[in-house]
Amino acid sequence: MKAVQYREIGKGPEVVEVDVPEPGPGQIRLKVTAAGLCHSDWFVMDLPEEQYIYGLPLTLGHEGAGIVDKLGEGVEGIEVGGSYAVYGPWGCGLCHACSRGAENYCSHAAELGIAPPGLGAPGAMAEYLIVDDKRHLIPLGDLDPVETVSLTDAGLTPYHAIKNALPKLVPGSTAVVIGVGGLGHVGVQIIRAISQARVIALDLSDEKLALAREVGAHDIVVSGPDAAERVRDLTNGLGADVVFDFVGAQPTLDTARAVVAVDGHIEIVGIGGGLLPTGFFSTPFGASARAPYWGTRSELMEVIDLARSGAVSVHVEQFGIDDAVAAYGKLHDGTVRGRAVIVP
Ligand code: NAD
Ligand code: 9ON
Ligand code: ZN
Ligand code: ZN
Repeated sequence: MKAVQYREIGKGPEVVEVDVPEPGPGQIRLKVTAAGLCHSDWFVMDLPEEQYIYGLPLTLGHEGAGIVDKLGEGVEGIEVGGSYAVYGPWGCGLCHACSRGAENYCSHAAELGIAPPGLGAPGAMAEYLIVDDKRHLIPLGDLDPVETVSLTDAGLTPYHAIKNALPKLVPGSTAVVIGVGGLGHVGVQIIRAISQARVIALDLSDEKLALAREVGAHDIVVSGPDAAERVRDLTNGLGADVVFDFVGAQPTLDTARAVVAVDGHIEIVGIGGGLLPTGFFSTPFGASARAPYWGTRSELMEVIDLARSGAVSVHVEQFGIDDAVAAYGKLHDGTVRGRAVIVP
């Protein structure tokens, strides 16, 4: 079968031919219907050798959906032919965090050698994908997998961050969204769908800011040194009750710090390597910050239901597997509008 793999440090993704995998005991094989590209894939592929921990070759793709095609020994209660999305942050299944569905915060996964598909385990950017346990499958029913697959990360990750900050997103509040890419354009829609907050979106290009408006941002601001002052102007000097930074680089965290309101909150979702100096007289009184990771199983069900209701939709640029390298190039250059999705 064809697969998109990262095979050599610094060389980028390649489309290669590999064996079709067989499901082991308890596992499920999916025939992949869609796999999304995430900017974290470039974070992984840009790492120097001494920091690279994901194994080589690595079949990419931590956003996956597929049709159940073959059941491993002992798997019951799931039908061959059903359409599912894959919950990616696989945990041990037994600890406190896992027992409440927060496998994204399982503290045993690493020591047990459990890694998400595409971030250690073979990922979804292939014709077939092995899923380690049926609890990691969320039924899609008649939802289009290409339109839905990116909810497993570009939907779930913002949803998890927004739910945590929801008590501050009361009527009259302001949310600032920095970075209106794959995650950010879904994030704007989720804030609009589950809160009454006013949304101010920041990005670098006119195209991304136009997308922000299209998906529901009330105001748009060009990201850069003047952005904080503009946000202050738009909020009568008060600033943002919550900042969602979907970039996480030093300039955007500096903006987040400059716009967060007294008793406000910053969710650092992007993994751009920036740091947020926090302390008395450094951030406003009462302000808090958090760097969330992915989301919980029940939150994935909720965000898929939100899409089913029509309140949230992913803007998709679709590619065949042979065009995966070009798709990764577009993601690298910042020219994907919404999310790039591979259909093997
Ligand atoms: P993306 O490339 O689709 O979108 C990034 C957006 O940020 C683009 O629209 C780009 O124009 C914009 N941007 C870049 N620099 C900017 C700046 N200085 N100011 C304003 N906007 C700027 O990326 P994505 O797939 O949406 O991922 C976003 C970030 O979230 C990445 O760092 C990714 O690795 C990370 N991520 C984190 C988690 C988590 O669990 N915390 C999960 C998924 C992705
Ligand atoms: O899901 C993602 O995109 C992030 C959180 C992956 C980061 C990583 O390297 O595990
Ligand atoms: Zn991701
Ligand atoms: Zn666990």
